[in-house]
Amino acid sequence: MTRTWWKEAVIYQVYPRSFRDSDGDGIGDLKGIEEKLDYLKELGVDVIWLGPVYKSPNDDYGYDVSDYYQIMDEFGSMEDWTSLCSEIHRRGMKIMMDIILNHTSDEHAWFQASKAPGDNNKYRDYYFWNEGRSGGEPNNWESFFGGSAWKHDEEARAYYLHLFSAKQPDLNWSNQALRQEMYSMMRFWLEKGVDAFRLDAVNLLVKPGEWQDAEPAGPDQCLAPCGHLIANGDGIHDIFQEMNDEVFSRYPMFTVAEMAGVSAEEGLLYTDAARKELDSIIYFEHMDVDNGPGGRWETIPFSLPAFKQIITRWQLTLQGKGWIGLYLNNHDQPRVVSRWGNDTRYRVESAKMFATCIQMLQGSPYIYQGEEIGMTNIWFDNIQDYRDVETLNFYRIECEINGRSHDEVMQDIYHKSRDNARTPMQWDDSANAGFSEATPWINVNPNYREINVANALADPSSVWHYYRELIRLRKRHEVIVYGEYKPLLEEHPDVFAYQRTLGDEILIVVTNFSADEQTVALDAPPTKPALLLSNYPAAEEPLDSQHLRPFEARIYLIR
Ligand code: TEU
Repeated sequence: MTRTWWKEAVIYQVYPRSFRDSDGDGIGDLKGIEEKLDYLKELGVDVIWLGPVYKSPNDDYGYDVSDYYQIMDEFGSMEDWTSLCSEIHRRGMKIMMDIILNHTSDEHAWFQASKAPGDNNKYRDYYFWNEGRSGGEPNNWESFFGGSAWKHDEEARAYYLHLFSAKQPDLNWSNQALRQEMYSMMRFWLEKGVDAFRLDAVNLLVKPGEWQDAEPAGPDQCLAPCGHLIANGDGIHDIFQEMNDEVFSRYPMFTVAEMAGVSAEEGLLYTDAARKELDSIIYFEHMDVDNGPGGRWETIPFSLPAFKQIITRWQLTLQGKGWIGLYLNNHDQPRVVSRWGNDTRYRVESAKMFATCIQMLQGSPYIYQGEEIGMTNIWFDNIQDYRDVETLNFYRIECEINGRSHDEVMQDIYHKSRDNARTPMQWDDSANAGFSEATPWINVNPNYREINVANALADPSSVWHYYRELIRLRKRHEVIVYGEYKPLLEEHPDVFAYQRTLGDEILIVVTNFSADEQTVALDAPPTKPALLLSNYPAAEEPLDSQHLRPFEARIYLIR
């Protein structure tokens, strides 16, 4: 397997709005991120993924871009961005920008211009305008954020397609001029010194030529009803090959594509180095295991066997050819300690266990801000305290249209709202958790007095110190990056164990996903394994007789 810097890298995701507010308006900003670079360096991360910072009306907090060449007012200026970029580089770290290609804001100049009907309006074809069907929407497609995926516009006298919010019209990638605009935009940022791109929702770029109705989504279908008609559309690989040729191949950069609704086989097609498309993928399948038949708002119990099967399938399918991003948290997902772990008695143990399990797999680990101190979900009583467009739409549709009660809908929101992960970073126990001098744009989690960076740094047994140790291990042992994956104890309902092999070295990872003790027996190796790291005081136990405590994780090395 080819060795490259980005396979060895650990990536830290910053959600700029909630990281650190330097100018006292309650909203995080670029200067605030710059203030905290030493903190990130100390943790040991290599790449900083900056959520979208472009000019935006913030319907979807930056994922609705109105100008790709300017910085959002609340976040600062282009000078601030340049300064942040050079300060990241000065510390030997790299910067990843979030690139949004599937849609723009409805306030983008292209969309505004596209409204004028007429054959000689070149922007008309940048989006999907449609006259509709018998006085209504062109078809029955629903948007990911609820309601129809079509909205009528008076001025344009037509409907436009929006797979996400109504303020995020989808772009038409069959238009060559649009593609060239996007390639120029990407080169603009690369010329400024950007080292990596996270490409937002890019397996949706190709839309089917016909607007046929969608069948209702099935149990294994976690996209909105139209998702399966759109994901991985015909010709999508040609687009990435072209993008690679026009942009990626010209810079010493790496790409990670965010793709929901992709199987491991498809994931390999996108990332197989020989095909020259994308370097790596962030897939969703393992995060969807607790989604019910009704989709992501319906929560069913977490099944470790189902989770293990998915992880193993992806590890084995891409082995030696493709590459993945490893993650359990991001700005779209609830916090994993609250979701599948234990955010009370075993918060620290379960946070460390999840980190061990995910980071020792093959791929590049992603750490989402606050994960490194074991931040948890939030439970606001009042829907007015939520900010996320997806959550607010869901609440309105469920209460007003489907007639469900406030209490019932709030239970779904507590489980799955994206705002669980978007509350301000908890720096210390001062007012507003040290995030801002002003009232934050979204409330801080009341547990900040206990769970915060200052406490975590001061306590050698904290989640933070464990994360730093995991990152150090990665730098020390190549087997963690390049070792071949093999699942162990595949049928076990509560323990996830696997091994990684590189040359004469074998890494064994054993993790207990339950709050109960578990006893397991692994094959005894010819030489005595060394315990590299554990989230409990070390137990001198042979591999064939492992007594795991609640949420215990162990990493062994055999040479
Ligand atoms: O997410 C794409 C995506 O697939 C989402 O629909 C995801 O499934 C959803 O957020 C789960 O609730 C990306 C961004 O990460 C997300 O924040 C944006 O809202 C979305 O694209 C639109 O740009």
